[in-house]
Amino acid sequence: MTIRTAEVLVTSPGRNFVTLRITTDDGVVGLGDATVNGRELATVAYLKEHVVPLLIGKDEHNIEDMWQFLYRGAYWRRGPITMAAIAAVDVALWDIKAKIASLPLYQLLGGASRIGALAYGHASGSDTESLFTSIRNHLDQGFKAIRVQTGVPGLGQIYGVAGDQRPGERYDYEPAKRLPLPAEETWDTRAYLRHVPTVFAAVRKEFGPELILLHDGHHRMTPNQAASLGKSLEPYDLFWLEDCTPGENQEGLRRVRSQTTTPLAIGEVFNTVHDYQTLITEQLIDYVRSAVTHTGGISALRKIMDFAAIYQIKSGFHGPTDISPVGQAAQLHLGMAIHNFGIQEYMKHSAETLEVFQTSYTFTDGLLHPGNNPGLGVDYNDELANTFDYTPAYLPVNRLLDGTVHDW
Ligand code: CS2
Ligand code: MG
Repeated sequence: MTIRTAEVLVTSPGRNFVTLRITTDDGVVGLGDATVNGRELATVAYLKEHVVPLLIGKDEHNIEDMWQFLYRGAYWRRGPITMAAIAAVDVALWDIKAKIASLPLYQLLGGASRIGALAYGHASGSDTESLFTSIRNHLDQGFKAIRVQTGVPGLGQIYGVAGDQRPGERYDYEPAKRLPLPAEETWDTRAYLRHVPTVFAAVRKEFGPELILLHDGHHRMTPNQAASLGKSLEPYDLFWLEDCTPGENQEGLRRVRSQTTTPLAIGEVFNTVHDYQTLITEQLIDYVRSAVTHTGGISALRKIMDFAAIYQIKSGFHGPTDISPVGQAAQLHLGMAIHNFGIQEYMKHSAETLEVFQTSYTFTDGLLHPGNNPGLGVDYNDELANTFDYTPAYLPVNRLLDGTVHDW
């Protein structure tokens, strides 16, 4: 029982994905996601040059040992590229282990703790009317929880606002533009802070008090501005306000937490449990936002969630389309098993992506389920994948009205 090959696969069905495929000497195949949006070639190089040679001949069953070997053995630890590479190995080995056991992966993680994982979709619009159309589209698809993002009067394109949808149209927002250099967007926090409460007042008036609503601040506020927004949104009973302020300044959340009861979610750009230590032990957040792909895999995120459970903090795993169907399946299996599950982000992948990555997860009546195929339940179509060549794409850069670079 050893690892025979490890291939780093790059495909671009509408957006770039990096996938690690490990095959054992018995021919069992495991997949892992190593996609870092806008920096894909960095994880490709890290895997090809510094990880794959270390995998060949190793026992595929020793997942924890392999994780520690790749984490501590690199000496230079943590960071988005290293941890995405380790995540891909970890998830591929869990996929293999579950396939050998002929079980869906969640059965190896403790079995099902729920009938399905509550999912939230992304609704957006350049103005309130187009936002309402997007919300109705998501309600028609069965979503019970919806993230709300809109344009801000006076500003052009900003984070989170897809093109205005027509009734029934699929939500399609890929912020990483296929340009030789990052696109630049303009930002004005004061205009945003004036506008967002009016949007939620209108949404609540139109759709009522029960609909689960979320909002993503996307790292763009200071702790004081975040506290102000959290307070102004309290009447609209959000499920969470996400990334209200850059989470690296963990102490900054003390200011926000002391000023508002709006639930807080942070962590999609974090890579290890150390990024959360103060946030969790001081209960400064309510939801862990990490994705399996960015946090060192299932082995690492499961430990973070066990740590978070002590402080009654739940999961809200990151699930935009730049988390590949492999990464999404992995965190669905984890979400099915952990007790402190909260909600799962579900930005549906495009049809061409789902032709390359054939998945077994389902979305029914607002709940996701990973399916009961052995392993992750995802197959990779090489022939189709090879028809989509990698194309450089960068996430936008934000600048304030005076030209100063700002968080996007
Ligand atoms: C966003 C992400 O889904 C979210 O919560 O923060 O879509 C983020 O913008 C992308 O992952 C960046 O690639
Ligand atoms: Mg986010």
